[in-house]
Amino acid sequence: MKTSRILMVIAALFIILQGCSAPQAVPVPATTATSGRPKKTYQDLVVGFAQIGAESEWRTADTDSIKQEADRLGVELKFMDAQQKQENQIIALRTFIAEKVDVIGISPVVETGWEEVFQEAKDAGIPIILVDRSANVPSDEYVSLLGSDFLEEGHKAARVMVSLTNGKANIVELVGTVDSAPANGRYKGFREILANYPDMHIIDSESGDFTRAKGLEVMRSFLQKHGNQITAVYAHNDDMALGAIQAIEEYGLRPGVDIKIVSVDAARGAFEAMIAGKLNATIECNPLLGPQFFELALKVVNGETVPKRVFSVEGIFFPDDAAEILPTRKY
Ligand code: GYE
Repeated sequence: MKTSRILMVIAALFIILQGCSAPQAVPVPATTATSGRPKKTYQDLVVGFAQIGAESEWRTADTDSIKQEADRLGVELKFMDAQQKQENQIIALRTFIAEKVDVIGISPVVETGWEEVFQEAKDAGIPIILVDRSANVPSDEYVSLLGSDFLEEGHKAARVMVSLTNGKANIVELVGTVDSAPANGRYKGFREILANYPDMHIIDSESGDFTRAKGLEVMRSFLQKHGNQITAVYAHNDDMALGAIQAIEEYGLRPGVDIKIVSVDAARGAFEAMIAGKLNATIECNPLLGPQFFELALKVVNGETVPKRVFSVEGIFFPDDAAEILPTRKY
């Protein structure tokens, strides 16, 4: 079989095509653009979305937000789950290009290695919107980046860690997916603040790939290596923190008490862990990006200018009011 045929077959196997003809679609009046071309409405839009996978609670909430919003607006969404593999995302992008979608949305699993396929989309005249994670490509190869400020999340996590430990700690770090934008930003931001605190030491740092299973595994090995020396854990997401909590309990120490834990996302699992006194803080990273994404997509296809960078609004949560806040959380 020719390589291209094999690629198409593989693509067909894991791409879930979602034709959404929502009767409750929000009507957008068909007006005329300044160019004289009729403006597209949400119901005219065909959008391809190359999602990373389902590695975390955050990702599930993000996927739900995108699918639900497409449904609500009546957008035709071609959704693909890459199972955390860049090669699958590249196949998805090529499939979307062949299908001539209006806009492509992608959360790049890693930052590097996108130049070629992004150029192919550009040559085909299909705009790319980066959702959640950035890619290291020239800025004219995508129209907008919508998502969180990962560097700032790293800053916030470090400030909270300093105050929880009175500026003195032996920290182990559970890093997210290697070469991913959130792992890079959260790693760097944390260190930028810690540089001002001579008694805050990062004694070990390893990737747990943003999953609970890997977080558990890596934390077990940290405990084997460093034992009681560890006084704090910085996890780049809640799922890895939950894995770490399990490892700490197995080891016979009290998570949240003997070892302070700060993570990022603020998903429901983190609130439950805070209520149980096992997690000390979570930095919010908002996954509900569907509404902002489709708004950008419609503007882009209608030739309107959109900001190159769109941030999501986020906070920090602590155990004190976790029980009160949990029922109001949407993810
Ligand atoms: O923090 C993590 C997920 O890219 C912001 O990816 C996202 C991160 C999120 O797996 O839980």
